[in-house]
Amino acid sequence: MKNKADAYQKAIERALEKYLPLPDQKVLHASVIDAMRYSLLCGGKRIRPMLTLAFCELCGGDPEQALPFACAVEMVHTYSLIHDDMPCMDNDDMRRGKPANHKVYGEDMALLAGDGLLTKAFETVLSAEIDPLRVIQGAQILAECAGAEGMVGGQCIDLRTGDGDHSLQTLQMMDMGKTVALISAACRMGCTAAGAVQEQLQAAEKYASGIGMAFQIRDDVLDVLGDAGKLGKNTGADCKQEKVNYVTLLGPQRAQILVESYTAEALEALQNFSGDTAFLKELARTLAGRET
Ligand code: GRG
Repeated sequence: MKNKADAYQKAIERALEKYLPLPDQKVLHASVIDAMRYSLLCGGKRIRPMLTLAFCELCGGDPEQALPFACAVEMVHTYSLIHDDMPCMDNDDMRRGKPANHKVYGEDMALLAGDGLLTKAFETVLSAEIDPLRVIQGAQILAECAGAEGMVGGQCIDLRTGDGDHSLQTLQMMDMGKTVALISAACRMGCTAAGAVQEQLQAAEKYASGIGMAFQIRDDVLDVLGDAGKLGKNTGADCKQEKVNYVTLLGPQRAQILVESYTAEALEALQNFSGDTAFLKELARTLAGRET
């Protein structure tokens, strides 16, 4: 898994640099490109683009050809993080271990950097040198998953949960939008780049829901406890933050059981593929037990 992840990550970093090169500092709009590059190229686990490459390979395609799709998903993800950190949203000062985009470039430029990345994502999808029908399908998947029926919708539910709806069902709807939608786009766009059949796309969707929900709930577990080492000792009553999430509703142990059960669903979905699923299996297991 480590070798494969390293190879995918190297290819992704190289391609991101290619799609968003250093601007000529003399041009008047250089600062927005600097701001876009600051967030896009400053680290991150690159889980989503790796999923795109892995599903492309699993469906018999050449991952190199899926790089525009993979980078586009990472651009959308990065735009969402920039906007999410802004004072009108989550108001976070740090991201990926560095000051948030708006802390460095100001709110106006951070807003534009997000807009620029969202638009660049579709330009990048359209640059893919594969069957044009697959390009259209890839763009459609990304648009649906990133928009109001997907990630933007999930963020809207998040903003609205402050109004008092604290049910598990609402939380699940929020996470299906905020977290699962883009992971689903990543997996299905990989399949699409390879010209996968409908059954493979459905299985990829099931895998994405499983790891996406597990990823989010694990995030909540790590967020609330601060220290995964306390998992065995704490109850929901020990939770540090007030915002409703899986741990505040279920307690850490039951939340972690849910992580395992979603991960099992993801692993089951992989049985629909005849190719080598070792990387995707390992990724699902790693995400379920991650400590950061
Ligand atoms: C502003 C339209 C808009 C959407 C924001 C991404 C998002 C939606 C909110 C960020 C907060 C959050 C908890 C999102 C859920 C998805 C998630 C856990 C994102 C972090 O993904 P990682 O861990 O990040 O893959 P890196 O930095 O590794 O890429």
